[in-house]
Amino acid sequence: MKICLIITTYNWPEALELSLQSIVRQKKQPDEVIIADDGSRQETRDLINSYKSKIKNLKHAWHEDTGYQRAKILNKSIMMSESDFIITTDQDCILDKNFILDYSLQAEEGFYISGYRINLRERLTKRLVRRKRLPNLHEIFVETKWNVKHQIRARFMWNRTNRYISGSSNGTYGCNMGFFKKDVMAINGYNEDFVGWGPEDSEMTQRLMNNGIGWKRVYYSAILYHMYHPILCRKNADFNIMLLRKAFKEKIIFVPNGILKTA
Ligand SMILES: [Mn+2]
Repeated sequence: MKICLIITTYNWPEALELSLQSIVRQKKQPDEVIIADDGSRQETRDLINSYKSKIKNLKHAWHEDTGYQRAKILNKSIMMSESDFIITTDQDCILDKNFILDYSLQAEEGFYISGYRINLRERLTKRLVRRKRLPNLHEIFVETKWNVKHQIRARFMWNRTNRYISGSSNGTYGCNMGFFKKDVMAINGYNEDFVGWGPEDSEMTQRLMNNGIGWKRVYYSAILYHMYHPILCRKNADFNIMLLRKAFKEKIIFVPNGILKTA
Protein backbone atom coordinates (compact mmCIF):
# COMPACT_ATOMS: atom_id res chain seq x y z
CA MET A 1 0.00 0.00 0.00
CA LYS A 2 1.45 3.34 -1.06
CA ILE A 3 0.96 6.22 1.37
CA CYS A 4 0.74 9.90 0.48
CA LEU A 5 0.94 12.71 3.03
CA ILE A 6 -0.77 15.96 2.03
CA ILE A 7 0.12 19.14 3.96
CA THR A 8 -2.00 22.23 3.40
CA THR A 9 -0.19 25.56 3.59
CA TYR A 10 -0.67 29.27 3.15
CA ASN A 11 2.13 31.81 3.63
CA TRP A 12 3.64 30.57 6.86
CA PRO A 13 6.95 28.99 5.76
CA GLU A 14 8.38 29.20 9.31
CA ALA A 15 5.76 26.74 10.54
CA LEU A 16 5.84 24.61 7.41
CA GLU A 17 9.57 24.14 7.87
CA LEU A 18 9.02 22.56 11.31
CA SER A 19 6.34 20.34 9.83
CA LEU A 20 8.78 19.25 7.09
CA GLN A 21 11.46 18.57 9.70
CA SER A 22 9.04 16.26 11.46
CA ILE A 23 8.61 14.32 8.20
CA VAL A 24 12.34 13.93 7.68
CA ARG A 25 12.64 12.14 11.03
CA GLN A 26 9.71 9.70 10.44
CA LYS A 27 10.51 6.05 11.20
CA LYS A 28 8.52 5.09 8.13
CA GLN A 29 8.72 7.55 5.26
CA PRO A 30 5.57 8.23 3.22
CA ASP A 31 5.88 7.20 -0.44
CA GLU A 32 4.82 10.67 -1.53
CA VAL A 33 4.46 14.10 0.13
CA ILE A 34 2.32 16.78 -1.50
CA ILE A 35 2.24 20.37 -0.27
CA ALA A 36 -1.29 21.64 -0.92
CA ASP A 37 -0.52 25.32 -1.30
CA ASP A 38 -3.52 27.67 -1.25
CA GLY A 39 -1.63 30.41 -3.10
CA SER A 40 1.49 31.19 -1.05
CA ARG A 41 4.23 33.56 -2.15
CA GLN A 42 7.74 32.70 -3.35
CA GLU A 43 9.24 32.03 0.13
CA THR A 44 7.12 28.92 0.48
CA ARG A 45 8.16 27.68 -2.96
CA ASP A 46 11.82 28.23 -2.08
CA LEU A 47 11.40 26.32 1.17
CA ILE A 48 9.77 23.36 -0.58
CA ASN A 49 12.56 23.30 -3.17
CA SER A 50 15.15 23.25 -0.39
CA TYR A 51 13.53 20.10 1.06
CA LYS A 52 13.41 18.15 -2.20
CA SER A 53 16.74 16.51 -1.42
CA LYS A 54 15.62 15.51 2.10
CA ILE A 55 12.12 14.18 1.41
CA LYS A 56 11.46 11.53 -1.21
CA ASN A 57 8.83 12.41 -3.83
CA LEU A 58 8.07 15.88 -2.49
CA LYS A 59 5.56 17.64 -4.74
CA HIS A 60 3.99 21.08 -4.80
CA ALA A 61 0.34 21.66 -5.70
CA TRP A 62 -0.38 25.39 -6.03
CA HIS A 63 -3.13 27.64 -7.29
CA GLU A 64 -3.55 31.39 -7.55
CA ASP A 65 -4.44 33.14 -4.28
CA THR A 66 -8.13 34.00 -4.54
CA GLY A 67 -8.90 33.74 -0.84
CA TYR A 68 -9.21 30.67 1.41
CA GLN A 69 -9.91 27.63 -0.79
CA ARG A 70 -8.66 24.68 1.20
CA ALA A 71 -11.15 22.20 -0.31
CA LYS A 72 -10.11 23.11 -3.85
CA ILE A 73 -6.36 22.75 -3.27
CA LEU A 74 -6.94 19.47 -1.40
CA ASN A 75 -8.80 18.12 -4.43
CA LYS A 76 -5.99 19.22 -6.73
CA SER A 77 -3.48 17.44 -4.47
CA ILE A 78 -5.55 14.25 -4.31
CA MET A 79 -5.72 14.24 -8.11
CA MET A 80 -1.94 14.59 -8.23
CA SER A 81 -1.40 11.71 -5.81
CA GLU A 82 -0.31 8.29 -7.10
CA SER A 83 -0.87 6.52 -3.76
CA ASP A 84 -3.59 4.23 -2.38
CA PHE A 85 -3.91 5.84 1.03
CA ILE A 86 -3.87 9.56 1.78
CA ILE A 87 -3.13 11.28 5.09
CA THR A 88 -3.95 14.97 5.49
CA THR A 89 -2.35 17.47 7.84
CA ASP A 90 -1.66 21.22 7.99
CA GLN A 91 1.41 23.45 7.93
CA ASP A 92 1.11 24.20 11.64
CA CYS A 93 1.34 20.57 12.73
CA ILE A 94 4.36 18.67 14.03
CA LEU A 95 4.15 14.92 13.59
CA ASP A 96 5.41 12.43 16.12
CA LYS A 97 8.15 10.23 14.62
CA ASN A 98 5.81 7.20 14.50
CA PHE A 99 2.99 9.13 12.82
CA ILE A 100 3.19 7.63 9.30
CA LEU A 101 4.03 4.21 10.72
CA ASP A 102 0.91 4.32 12.90
CA TYR A 103 -1.30 5.14 9.93
CA SER A 104 0.25 2.34 7.88
CA LEU A 105 -0.51 -0.10 10.72
CA GLN A 106 -4.04 1.17 11.37
CA ALA A 107 -5.32 1.63 7.81
CA GLU A 108 -8.28 -0.69 7.28
CA GLU A 109 -10.51 -1.32 4.26
CA GLY A 110 -13.95 0.22 4.71
CA PHE A 111 -12.83 2.89 7.20
CA TYR A 112 -11.34 6.34 7.32
CA ILE A 113 -9.16 7.23 10.27
CA SER A 114 -8.86 10.28 12.44
CA GLY A 115 -6.64 11.13 15.37
CA TYR A 116 -6.33 14.17 17.60
CA ARG A 117 -4.19 17.23 18.00
CA ILE A 118 -2.35 18.49 21.02
CA ASN A 119 -2.22 22.28 21.12
CA LEU A 120 1.16 23.86 21.82
CA ARG A 121 0.98 27.16 23.63
CA GLU A 122 1.92 30.50 22.12
CA ARG A 123 5.18 30.84 24.04
CA LEU A 124 6.55 27.46 22.95
CA THR A 125 5.38 27.96 19.35
CA LYS A 126 7.24 31.29 19.14
CA ARG A 127 10.39 29.68 20.53
CA LEU A 128 10.25 26.80 18.03
CA VAL A 129 9.72 29.13 15.08
CA ARG A 130 12.62 31.33 16.23
CA ARG A 131 15.15 28.55 16.64
CA LYS A 132 13.82 26.37 13.74
CA ARG A 133 14.09 23.17 15.74
CA LEU A 134 11.47 20.68 16.88
CA PRO A 135 10.40 20.53 20.54
CA ASN A 136 12.00 17.99 22.82
CA LEU A 137 10.02 15.77 25.17
CA HIS A 138 10.64 18.00 28.14
CA GLU A 139 9.19 21.03 26.36
CA ILE A 140 6.15 19.08 25.28
CA PHE A 141 5.65 17.76 28.79
CA VAL A 142 5.92 21.18 30.38
CA GLU A 143 4.09 23.26 27.80
CA THR A 144 1.02 21.26 26.87
CA LYS A 145 -2.05 20.24 28.80
CA TRP A 146 -1.03 16.67 29.39
CA ASN A 147 -3.49 14.20 27.88
CA VAL A 148 -2.38 10.56 28.06
CA LYS A 149 -4.86 9.16 25.54
CA HIS A 150 -3.74 11.56 22.84
CA GLN A 151 -0.14 12.02 23.78
CA ILE A 152 1.25 8.62 24.68
CA ARG A 153 1.81 5.99 22.02
CA ALA A 154 0.82 2.56 23.32
CA ARG A 155 0.19 -0.26 20.83
CA PHE A 156 -1.34 -2.56 23.42
CA MET A 157 -4.21 -0.05 23.72
CA TRP A 158 -5.03 -0.08 20.02
CA ASN A 159 -7.54 -2.91 20.35
CA ARG A 160 -9.78 -0.42 22.16
CA THR A 161 -10.07 1.75 19.05
CA ASN A 162 -13.58 3.07 18.40
CA ARG A 163 -15.19 2.14 15.12
CA TYR A 164 -18.36 3.99 14.11
CA ILE A 165 -20.24 2.60 11.14
CA SER A 166 -23.01 5.18 11.01
CA GLY A 167 -24.01 8.56 12.43
CA SER A 168 -22.14 11.84 12.46
CA SER A 169 -18.51 12.47 11.52
CA ASN A 170 -18.49 15.52 13.77
CA GLY A 171 -15.18 15.71 15.63
CA THR A 172 -12.98 14.62 12.75
CA TYR A 173 -9.77 16.66 12.68
CA GLY A 174 -8.69 17.46 9.13
CA CYS A 175 -5.12 17.89 10.37
CA ASN A 176 -4.94 14.25 11.49
CA MET A 177 -6.97 12.19 9.09
CA GLY A 178 -6.46 9.37 6.57
CA PHE A 179 -8.56 7.68 3.90
CA PHE A 180 -8.28 5.46 0.85
CA LYS A 181 -8.07 7.46 -2.36
CA LYS A 182 -10.68 5.23 -4.02
CA ASP A 183 -13.17 5.96 -1.20
CA VAL A 184 -12.83 9.71 -1.59
CA MET A 185 -12.99 9.49 -5.40
CA ALA A 186 -16.28 7.57 -5.06
CA ILE A 187 -17.92 10.60 -3.39
CA ASN A 188 -16.28 13.09 -5.78
CA GLY A 189 -13.74 14.40 -3.28
CA TYR A 190 -14.00 17.55 -1.20
CA ASN A 191 -16.89 19.91 -1.79
CA GLU A 192 -15.51 23.05 -3.43
CA ASP A 193 -18.59 25.02 -2.40
CA PHE A 194 -16.53 25.52 0.77
CA VAL A 195 -14.82 28.90 0.41
CA GLY A 196 -13.38 30.51 3.51
CA TRP A 197 -12.86 28.75 6.82
CA GLY A 198 -15.22 25.90 7.56
CA PRO A 199 -15.67 22.22 8.37
CA GLU A 200 -14.86 20.92 4.86
CA ASP A 201 -13.17 17.86 6.38
CA SER A 202 -16.18 16.89 8.46
CA GLU A 203 -18.45 17.39 5.46
CA MET A 204 -16.26 15.18 3.26
CA THR A 205 -16.03 12.44 5.90
CA GLN A 206 -19.77 12.72 6.56
CA ARG A 207 -20.34 11.85 2.90
CA LEU A 208 -17.87 8.96 3.25
CA MET A 209 -20.00 7.67 6.12
CA ASN A 210 -23.20 8.23 4.14
CA ASN A 211 -21.62 5.98 1.50
CA GLY A 212 -20.95 3.15 3.95
CA ILE A 213 -17.38 3.97 5.00
CA GLY A 214 -16.88 3.72 8.77
CA TRP A 215 -14.92 6.03 11.03
CA LYS A 216 -12.01 4.60 12.95
CA ARG A 217 -11.11 7.01 15.70
CA VAL A 218 -7.66 6.20 17.01
CA TYR A 219 -6.15 6.84 20.43
CA TYR A 220 -2.66 6.21 21.80
CA SER A 221 -1.55 6.53 18.19
CA ALA A 222 -0.78 9.01 15.36
CA ILE A 223 0.29 11.71 17.80
CA LEU A 224 0.38 15.25 16.49
CA TYR A 225 1.15 18.71 17.92
CA HIS A 226 -0.54 21.84 16.66
CA MET A 227 1.33 25.15 16.82
CA TYR A 228 -0.40 28.20 18.19
CA HIS A 229 -1.81 30.92 15.95
CA PRO A 230 -4.67 33.44 16.28
CA ILE A 231 -8.06 32.20 15.04
CA LEU A 232 -8.53 32.70 11.29
CA CYS A 233 -11.18 34.93 9.77
CA ARG A 234 -14.45 32.99 9.83
CA LYS A 235 -16.70 35.19 7.75
CA ASN A 236 -18.19 32.36 5.64
CA ALA A 237 -18.51 30.02 8.60
CA ASP A 238 -22.32 30.10 8.86
CA PHE A 239 -22.81 29.06 5.25
CA ASN A 240 -20.11 26.40 5.53
CA ILE A 241 -21.58 24.91 8.70
CA MET A 242 -24.92 24.77 6.91
CA LEU A 243 -23.26 22.67 4.16
CA LEU A 244 -22.11 20.18 6.80
CA ARG A 245 -25.57 19.97 8.42
CA LYS A 246 -27.13 19.48 4.99
CA ALA A 247 -24.77 16.61 4.15
CA PHE A 248 -25.73 14.94 7.42
CA LYS A 249 -29.49 15.52 7.24
CA GLU A 250 -29.95 14.71 3.57
CA LYS A 251 -27.43 11.84 3.61
CA ILE A 252 -25.61 13.40 0.67
CA ILE A 253 -22.92 11.24 -0.94
CA PHE A 254 -21.94 12.90 -4.21
CA VAL A 255 -21.30 16.62 -4.70
CA PRO A 256 -21.36 18.18 -8.19
CA ASN A 257 -18.69 20.79 -7.36
CA GLY A 258 -16.13 18.21 -6.30
CA ILE A 259 -12.88 16.73 -7.53
CA LEU A 260 -14.27 15.95 -11.00
CA LYS A 261 -16.51 18.65 -12.43
CA THR A 262 -19.82 17.28 -13.63
CA ALA A 263 -21.57 20.51 -14.64
MN1 LIG B 1 -4.12 25.65 12.84
